[in-house]
Parts: sequence; C-alpha cells; structure tokens
Amino acid sequence: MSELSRQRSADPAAVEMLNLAEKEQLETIWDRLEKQQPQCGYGQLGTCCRLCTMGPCRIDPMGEEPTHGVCGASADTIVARNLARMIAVGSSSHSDHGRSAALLLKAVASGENTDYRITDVEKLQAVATRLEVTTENRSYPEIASDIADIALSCFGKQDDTPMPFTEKYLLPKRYQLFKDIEEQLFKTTGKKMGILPRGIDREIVDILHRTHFGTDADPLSLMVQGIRSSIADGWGGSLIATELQDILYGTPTVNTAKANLGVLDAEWVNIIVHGHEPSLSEKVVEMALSEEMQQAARKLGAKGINIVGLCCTGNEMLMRQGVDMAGNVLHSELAIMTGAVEAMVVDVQCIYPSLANLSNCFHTKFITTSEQATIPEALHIQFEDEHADEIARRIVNTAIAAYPERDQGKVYIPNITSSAIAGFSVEEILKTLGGSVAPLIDVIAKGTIKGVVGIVGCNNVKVKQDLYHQELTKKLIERDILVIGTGCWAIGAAKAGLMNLDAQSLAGEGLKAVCQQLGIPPVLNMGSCVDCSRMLVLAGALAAHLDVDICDLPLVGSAPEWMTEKAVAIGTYFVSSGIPTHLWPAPPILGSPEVTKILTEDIKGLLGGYFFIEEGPQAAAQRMEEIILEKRAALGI
Ligand code: BF8
Repeated sequence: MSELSRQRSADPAAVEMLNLAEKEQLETIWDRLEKQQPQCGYGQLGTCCRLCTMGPCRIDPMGEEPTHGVCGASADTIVARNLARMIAVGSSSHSDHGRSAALLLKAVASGENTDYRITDVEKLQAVATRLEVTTENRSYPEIASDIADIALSCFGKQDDTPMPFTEKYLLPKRYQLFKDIEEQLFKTTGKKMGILPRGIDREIVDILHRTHFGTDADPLSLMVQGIRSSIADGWGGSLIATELQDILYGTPTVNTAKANLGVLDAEWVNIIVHGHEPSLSEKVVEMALSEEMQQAARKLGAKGINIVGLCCTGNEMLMRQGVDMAGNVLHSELAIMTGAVEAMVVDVQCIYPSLANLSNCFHTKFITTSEQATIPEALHIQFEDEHADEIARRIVNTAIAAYPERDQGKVYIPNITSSAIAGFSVEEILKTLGGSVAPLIDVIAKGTIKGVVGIVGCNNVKVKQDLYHQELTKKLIERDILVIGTGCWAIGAAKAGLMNLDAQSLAGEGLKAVCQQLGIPPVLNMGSCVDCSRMLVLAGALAAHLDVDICDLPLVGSAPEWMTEKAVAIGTYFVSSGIPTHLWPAPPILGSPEVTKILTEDIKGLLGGYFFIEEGPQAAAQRMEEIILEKRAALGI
C-alpha cells in the first residue's frame, strides 16, 4: 500500500482505489489539491473581495497596508459580506430542493402528476396538525394540497410576517426569543435587524442585495441577515424538503444495509445514484428493481441490476428503501475507477465536474439529469417529474446497454463493506423509545447518557478522509455521549462500522446499556443534509418536554471535514437554534476580528449557540463534553 494513499484516506477501500489510481495514472481530487498549492491565504482568511471590478482587493491580516479595499471596505465588512453570501448559497440549495418537493406534492394532490403518490398518510396528518390544516372530512389530496400551498407560500410570501413553517415548527420559547432579540437590537443600535424569516426567497435575495457594491457594510447587520437566511433554511427550506418527502416517499424506518465500495458487484449491472433530490433516485431505484429491467439486464449476461447510492441521495435511498451505500463524496471518483459502474446518475449538488472526463476513461455513462446541473462531456437525460417513470426507464435502459461495453480486465472492486443500521427519523426514534422523548430525557437526566452531539457535513480533501469523522464519533460515544447525524459524516460512520450493533462495545458503560436495551447502535443515521431539520425537530421536542429552550439542553453540533456552503448554512442554523457548534476546517472568517468575535462570543449571549473551532478530534471531543457538562450543571442534572 502506498504511504501517500494511506495519508489521504482512513478508509481502507479508498486506500486500495487510490493505489490503483496511482498505478493507472488516473487523476483524483487529491492530486488536483496538490496542484493548487499554495492556496490563497487571503481567501482562507476571507479577506479578499471580488464584488466589483475595482478589485479584486485583499486586506493584509497583520494590519499593514492595504488595510481597506478600493471602496474603503474593511476586513470586517469584506469577511461578513463573503460569509453572508456563503450562507445565502447554502440556504438556497437546500431550499430550492424543498421547493421542488412542494411543487411535486402540489402536482400529485391536484392529480396533475400520477407518477408519484402520497405514500405516508400518517405523516401527512402529522404535518397537517402541525400546520393547523383541517383534516376532518377531507381527502388526503385536499390536505396535501393545503400543505403544499403553505410550503410554497414560505418561498414567495411578500409581507413582513414570519413564514408559516418557521412559525408553526419553531419552539415557542425560541420564537419569542427571536422577537425579543429583534427588539433589543433595534433598541441598542437604532437599526432594524430581523431574525425571524419572512420568506425563503426574500431572505436570500436580501443577502444578495445587501452585499452588492456599496450597500451594507456593517458586520453585525450582515451577520444577523445571515442568521435569518439560515433559519429560513433549517426551519424552512430543509424542513419542507424533509417533511414533504416523507409524505411522498414514506417516513424512514429502521433498516439494515451495507456501506462501502464492496457493495458494487462485478457480475451485475451497477447503477449509482448520486446527488440530493430523491424525486429522481426514488424512480430510478423503483425502475431498476422492476422485473422488466432485471430481466433486460439478465438477457445481456449480467445477474441483474444492482442499484446503490452515494452522498445524500444515497442517504435518502438508504433511509427509506434500505439501498446499499457506495460511499461519501470523496468516493465518487473512486467508485467510477472500479470499472464496474455502468451508470452514475446525478441530480444536483456535490457532483465533481471531474466525474464526466473520468467516466470517459471507462464504459461508465455519467448521466446528468437536472437543468440546474449540466456538465460538459456528460450524457444529459433531462428529468421531469411529470414524466418520471418514462425517463427513469430510459436511464436504467442506458445503464443496461452499457454493460456489454464493460472491460472486465479493468474491473477492481475492493472487497470491503460494513453493515449499518439506518432509518432513524424522529418518528422512528420516538417509536424506539415507546412513543415519547421521556425515556431519553430520563437517561440524560440520570447521566447514563451525558448528552447528544449532532454531526453533519462532508468530506474535505484537505482533511484525511473520514479520519475526523471516525475519531470524533468514537471519542464521543466512549464518553457516554449519543451521536446522531446526517450527510457524508453518516456515510463515513457507516463505513467504519459505527452504525451497527457491534459498535455498542465501543460506547461507554451508560450509553452501551441504553443502546443494548433499545437494540440500537450508539451512532444514529438521521439522513441526508436536508434532514438536519430532523435534528432540529428532535431538539425542539426534547426542549418542549422539559419546558426549556434548545440552548439549555446538553446538545452540541459539529461539522468536521465540512467543505460546502450548505454546511455553513447548517452550522449557522444550529447556532441560531441555540446549539454550540464545532467546525473544522476553520471557516474563512479569521481575517476579521469582529466577525470572529460575533460568531464565537457575542452570539452566545443572544442566541445561546456559538461557533468554536478545534483542529483535532481529541480536543473537540473534550470541549464538547465540557459544554455538555456545563449545560447539565445549569439544568441542575
Ligand atoms: O448535502 S455532506 S459533501 S453530499 S454538502 Fe455534499 Fe457535504 Fe456530502 Fe450532501 Ni451535505
């Protein structure tokens, strides 16, 4: 095994594939990172500005000239504007996904779309109750139509009242806190700053507007608007995506699947679904598993069709359908390099453009499907919800047709998988607990479990793949801290065997006993990144049960190995919801003492949550335990 490969990933399957890449001289994302060295220090600190053509400008972090951009913007202004824009982009990605789910639910409810259906009527009723939609003597489509309308109004509403999803789902104490903060900020600064989101589109456009040349230069109001946009995401766009997808495709229930590249099978037609929006992958999975398609594959000499997932689409399919997981985002190139993938089918977000050219080195059809994510050199098959069945059939047929072109001599699949239990929606967690959060609160109050950490986020090629995820997770469960989470972290944990019952043995005595009693692993997969909203809902339920605010609970958030703007939005809505949140790598804010102070110190007094940065898993776990113990002491437990 090459030392270089071992330095790049903690995952043995990835190490095998990196060795192969080295031998075959296939370029990877790790190689391209090296070619980018040294990367721009101003960019890393957040002090470069490209917002007008008088620039680009950069500010010297040591206080030497230049201390201001051409227009006079300070480092604080530049960093705040850049970060607000990151939050806006992250919020827009999750929320546009939520919009698609709302439009689809509306089309299904009206009978315009017959390719999809309302699958989970229990969830439909639960969401209706939450949103105060009348259910009595009404048909499911009528109820669904009202829910979709309310969701859609959260995007385009123009008045200044808080948007309905946020209003109805947010813990009343936190809702009131946000209102109080708005008043307090006005009193102390004389400036109008809003926290409660009026509408998703509006808060995002507001950031684009206020960060235009010569508009908002105040780091505080820029950050407050960033917070507002993130709440529009967490308690809005992402939440809408999760809730409405549960109605359409079913609320996840506990299931067991395999994770890592070994889920690919040399004798089968392998299709990987990658991206985020399950409207596509649900249909591709359904079609691929149909007898008609399986037979078509067998006719060409394959044993059948093996469909597996990657990244968040993978999580969506794992959570609801028990589909095996090929890996997290750093596995996307490596999966193609196995030479055994007939088609990688993608929709939106986290898709490396490099996958197109890499696929061309193999027989793999790299199929883009979204008008928002087309990639030169890819095969584009336009997906449309209203013709979902027909298009999914075309996609699966394209994959089957590629099978005879496979060069079996190029096939190399690492024989590595772990078994993982997934499907921990809030509903499923409550069911496991006997219908209420009370037993969980009870074991937390007794100290059997000290607290809960929610981990989210990506793989970042600057961090050894999965190492931080694995180490931090292990160190937390060792300390009797329950770990829940989503996204590429969840996949990393699944690959490392942390999501099966054997992992109970890695937990501290208290957590182990609870997990043994409930028959669950000490590390729970709550889904894709939009499903971070499930963690908010769970936190809200715990706080409501105790009649406290979320910031009073022994909860911590973390995004180790994060890289996308979506992760910044998630981190910000965790903090805004009252959850202290760890980040590594450091976000591009350190060039501004003021923004750093707002986000790591001042915000604590306002919202209860705050960011902290720790480079190593040991120090991060230690700090998280300290925060949890502090919260426990304040609660008197
Ligand atoms: O939304 S964890 S790399 S796949 S951004 Fe992307 Fe990050 Fe993976 Fe999911 Ni979330």
